Amino acid sequence: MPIVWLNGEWLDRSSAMISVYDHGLLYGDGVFEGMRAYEGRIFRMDEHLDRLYDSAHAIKLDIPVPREEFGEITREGMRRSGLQSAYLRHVVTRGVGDLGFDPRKCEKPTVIMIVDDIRLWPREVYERGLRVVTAATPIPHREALSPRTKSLNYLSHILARIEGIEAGADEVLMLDSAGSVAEGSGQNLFVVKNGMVRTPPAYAGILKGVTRDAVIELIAEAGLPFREEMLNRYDVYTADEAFLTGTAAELIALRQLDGRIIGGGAMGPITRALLEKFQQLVRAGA
Ligand code: PXG
Repeated sequence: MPIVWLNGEWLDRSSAMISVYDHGLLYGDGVFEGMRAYEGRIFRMDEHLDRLYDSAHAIKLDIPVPREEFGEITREGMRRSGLQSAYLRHVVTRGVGDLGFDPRKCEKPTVIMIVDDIRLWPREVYERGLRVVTAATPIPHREALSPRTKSLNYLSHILARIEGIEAGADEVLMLDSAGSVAEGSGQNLFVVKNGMVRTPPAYAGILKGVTRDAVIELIAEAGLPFREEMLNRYDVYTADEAFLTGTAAELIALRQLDGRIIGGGAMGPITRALLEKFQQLVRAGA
């Protein structure tokens, strides 16, 4: 059963509630993390916790729970939920304040950890591949709100998603403010051309996905040529294969972008091989 840890208390999903004066709600002032567990084991919890504490540090928010303890709480949540396969959500907000956004009015951050489940697309979509359109809404400029901070401000990504929904697409490709390819609304992008795998560099201002890092390791293990470099939509249109990675999405092929069929229009051999390796990796709990 889904279960929630809220400021030190274990609650069920319907009784876990926060104040309407919480600045996470009023201003999106906070950070979050999304992890996944397979066969009872949490995949790369340390990497996710590192990113959570880094995101909090970047917005000058001190998480009042020591890192080790938050890891223990996470594991205990898994035990209490009884779930084998789960999606975990950690949220830390600036806390309860008044109606102004001065963060000094918030005495104590709100700390939340949810153990539940997630499914982004039905199984058939994983088989046929995603129909994607480019969103007109770019990701935030890297010197405005760094896309590497996993903050509670997801409006650009949600607006992009709405564009995709309006266009009848499964997902959107987001560009950065200079027009380079950045990421999906909640996934990182990889392309394959003539056996070479490429993905946009993290320093360029995208979220450095934990799944992305794991897939880069699998690419190295498979001995495939790989480069992190800036990409344009042209590189995606003309790729032999393209796929997205994310904790919630896992690894999913792109079938088309803006009406251009990618490669053979079905999951390509390198994507399939990496997907199989990824499934082995998460089940091994590595
Ligand atoms: N880019 C962005 C902007 C993300 O939000 C990823 C990449 C993938 O990162 P990981 O570490 O998960 O490999 C994310 C993760 C959703 C959803 O509903 C997606 C995320 C978070 C919450 C919900 O698709 N994103």
